[in-house]
Amino acid sequence: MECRVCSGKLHGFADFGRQPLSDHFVLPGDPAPEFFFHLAVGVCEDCSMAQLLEEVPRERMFHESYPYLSSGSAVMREHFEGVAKRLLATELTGPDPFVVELGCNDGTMLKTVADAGVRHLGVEPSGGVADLAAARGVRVRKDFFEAGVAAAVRAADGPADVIYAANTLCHIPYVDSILSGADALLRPGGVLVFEDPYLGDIVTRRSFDQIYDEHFYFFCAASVRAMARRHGFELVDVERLPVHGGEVRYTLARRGARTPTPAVAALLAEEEARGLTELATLRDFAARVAANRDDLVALLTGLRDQGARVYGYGATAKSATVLNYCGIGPDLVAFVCDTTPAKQGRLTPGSHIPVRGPEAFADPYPDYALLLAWNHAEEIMAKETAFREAGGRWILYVPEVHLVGA
Ligand code: DWN
Ligand code: SAH
Ligand code: ZN
Repeated sequence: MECRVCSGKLHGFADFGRQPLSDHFVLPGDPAPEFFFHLAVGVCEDCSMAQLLEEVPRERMFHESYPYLSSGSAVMREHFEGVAKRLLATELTGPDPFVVELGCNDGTMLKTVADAGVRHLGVEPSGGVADLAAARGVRVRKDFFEAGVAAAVRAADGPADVIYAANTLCHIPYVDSILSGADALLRPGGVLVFEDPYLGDIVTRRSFDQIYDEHFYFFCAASVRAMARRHGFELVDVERLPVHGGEVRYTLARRGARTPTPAVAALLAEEEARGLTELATLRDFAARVAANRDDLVALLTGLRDQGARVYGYGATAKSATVLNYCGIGPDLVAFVCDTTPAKQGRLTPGSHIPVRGPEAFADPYPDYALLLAWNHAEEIMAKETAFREAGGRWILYVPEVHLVGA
């Protein structure tokens, strides 16, 4: 197997077997067979990029009915408002600034930019969510960002001061086309800023469910710096973020354009000291993940045998990995509650657990709730205090299987 970034040799370190498309929520009775692929991860011995071993064609994942909405979490809405304000205050201060967002989804971040009257463009291939962004007054182009699209945007709108992407760059295997596109689109002092789940947090928190079809790369400072350098960019800043279970925001500038901040050297040194991208570290992670699976299956099976009622909370894309890897179906988790309209009334991919609206959670409360949206634990537990007051307990499976409440 060859590295998708540098063609170096890949070494597999974790295997989750046959998995469905994580955001393909199945209509009950739909006769069309589901698409499955082999979910396994490896690391490159040359550039140290962790990545999937099999690539799912992008049109199967990102299309008209892609269901995920960035606006589904209050914490994330606030986060993106903060991102927009900061970009406006730091990078978009010149005359007639221009910002491009890759994977703008429903416009949660760009809405603040649009409201400030600043020139912007969202590039978003998933038509349904792009329409929601447009309805919020955000200018969107329905396309997969890549080199050709970058050139067309540059020709039509001129150079960009910032290209920003949240939870999107790690979804794009064809990173050479993204970076050459960024080179074509950015003005000389412009920056590419992106934030994605951090490999360091995935290993520490054992959050193996960050691994699914859409997440192709698992970035860290070392691998991002190597990737940037192949394309004439330098990693000039890193910032750890608490959202989505631990992310890093990377800033790339053309080589020589900006001096890297001390945070870059510090994170590189930390990764080196803990051997983050060494095969032994990653194989140890995989072994611990298998133990979590055994513990979770034992807990849920025991609860079923006792006659306890268990619901799932949050029909996340991540949960496809947990549910299918652990073989959890409707016999163990009766249904999953989720606020996303496009997921309700459907079945979870592969595992076929019904998805219902949030009102079903209290009608009546279950004895236990499997928190599949564990990255939003604080927000969800704060709004579901009555569940715990009624004696309910949360089941978490990261960093290990444990109960919260009662
Ligand atoms: O990277 C990605 C991230 C940004 O979003 C994409 N590949 C797909 C998606 O991943 P996810 O589905 O794992 O993301 P979330 O943000 O963990 O999904 C949370 C789910 O839980 C949503 O379906 C909304 C739902 N939810 C809810 O029902 N009640 C969320 C909150 C906060 C709530 O209170
Ligand atoms: N930025 C949002 C959405 C993340 S979900 C947030 O953080 O909440 C990932 C998004 O990337 C999806 O909306 C998907 O349609 C989009 N995407 C996938 N490939 C892309 C590409 N090549 N260019 C731009 N967007 C892409
Ligand atoms: Zn490589």
